[in-house]
Amino acid sequence: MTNEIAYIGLGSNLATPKTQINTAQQAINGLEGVLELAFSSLYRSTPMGPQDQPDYVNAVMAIETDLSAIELLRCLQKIELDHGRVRKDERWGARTLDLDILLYGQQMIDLPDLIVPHYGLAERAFVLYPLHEIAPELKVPGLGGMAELIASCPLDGLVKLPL
Ligand code: A4P
Ligand code: MG
Repeated sequence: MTNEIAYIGLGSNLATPKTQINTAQQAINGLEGVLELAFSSLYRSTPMGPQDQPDYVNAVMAIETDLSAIELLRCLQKIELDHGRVRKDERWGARTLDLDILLYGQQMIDLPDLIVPHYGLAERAFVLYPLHEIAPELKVPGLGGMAELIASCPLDGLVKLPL
């Protein structure tokens, strides 16, 4: 099987978000068939969706993997559950940990459980800016290069957190 480079978006706004992101990074690193290539700075972002929830901490991780996209999704969902993620009916509500597959190589995937590139990628500053930090030359299938995507996406209150 050939390896792919994939990008994972990490987000948390409950239960000490920075810790959630750090331990999620370790858990992803610990997956068989996954090698970390890069990890962005942590960013604080105001909530997209219901406003009566805490700010988020967001980051993006680049990996090389021989897992299929669906296998990777299942592994990430297990890590979300291990981090106490409770799926609620409210859309875009608060969560201890959210792991999204942003990109999987240059593949465009349209399965019932998995859409790649992630549908919100182009509109979300908390995804685009950390992605640009670790992959400025990246091309997003169907959407274009990082520089043009960044140029049409306002920062929207996004702040890079100190190390
Ligand atoms: N799914 C389909 N494609 C993907 C993909 N590329 N990666 C499916 C991951 N999952 C994918 O996800 C719902 C279903 O999406 C899954 O069953 C999977 O099969 P979920 O994690 O159960 O639900 P969700 O995350 O609440 O819904 P949704 O619509 O995916 O929300 P988002 O887009 O993840 O947004 N504000 C800030 N500032 N920062 C954030 O990180 N995150 C969200 C959640 C809301 N507001 C935020 C942030
Ligand atoms: Mg999600």
